[in-house]
Amino acid sequence: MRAFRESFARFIMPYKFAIDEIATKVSILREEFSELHDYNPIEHISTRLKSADSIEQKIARKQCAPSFDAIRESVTDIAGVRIVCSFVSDVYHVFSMLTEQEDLRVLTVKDYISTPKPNGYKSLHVIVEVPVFLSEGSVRVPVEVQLRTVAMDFWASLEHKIYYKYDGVVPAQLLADLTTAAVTANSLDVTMEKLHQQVKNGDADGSRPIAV
Ligand code: 0O2
Repeated sequence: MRAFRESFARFIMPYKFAIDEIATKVSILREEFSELHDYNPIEHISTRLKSADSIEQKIARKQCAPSFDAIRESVTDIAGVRIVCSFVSDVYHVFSMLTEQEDLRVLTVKDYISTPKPNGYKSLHVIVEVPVFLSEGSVRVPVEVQLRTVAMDFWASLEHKIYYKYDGVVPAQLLADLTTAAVTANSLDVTMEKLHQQVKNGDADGSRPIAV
C-alpha cells in the first residue's frame, strides 16, 4: 500500500506542476490586462487536481486498464483549470491568447458554447499539453482548461451540486427547471454582451466610452 501511495504521488506530481504552469500563464495575462488596459476579461480562475477516487470512477467508465501508463494515455482531465470571464467574446479572446502560446499544444477543443449539451451545459473546453521541467528532464502533461462566462459558471455549479445531491438521478421537474434556467442564463449573456459592445463602441449615448 505504501509503495502504491508513493507511485501515485509520483504519477500525480507532474499534473500539479502543469496546473501551476497554466495558472501562471493566466495570471500573467490577467495582470498585464490590469496594468496596461483599462479592462480585464478574466473574472476569476480556479484549479483542481482530480482525486484518486474520481480517477478510479473515470477509468471504470472508460474501461481503461488500471495502470498508470494507460491512465496517462486516456484520462486527459486529471489537471483542470477553469477560467471565468465576464462576456462570451472574452471567453473566445482568452482562449486565443492562451492557445496561441508557442509552448502549448492543443490536443482537443470541445465547444459546448456553440453546441450546448442537451441539459443546457455551456462551456468551452480545451485540452492543452504543457511542458513541465523536472530534475530528470521534461514531460508534456495534458491540462483540461474550461472557459465560460459568469452566468454559465453559476448555472454549471448549481447543476453539478444537484446532480451529486441526487446521485445522478435528478427528478424530472428539477431537470426541466434547470433547462429553463440555462435558457435564462444564456439570455443574460446575450444581453450583457450587447451592452458591453455598445459601451465599448461608444454608441450608447454618444458620450466618450469608458471600459466596462
Ligand atoms: P469534475 O468533478 O468536474 O472533475 P472525456 O474526458 O472527453 O473522455 P468527459 O469527461 O465527458 O469525457 O468530457 P467533457 O464533456 O469535456 O466533460 C469534462 C468536464 O466538464 C466534467 O468533468 C465537468 O467538469 C464538466 N461538465 C461536462 N458536462 C457537464 C454538465 O452537464 N454539467 C456540469 N455541471 N459540468 C459538466 P467531470 O470529470 O465529469 O467532473
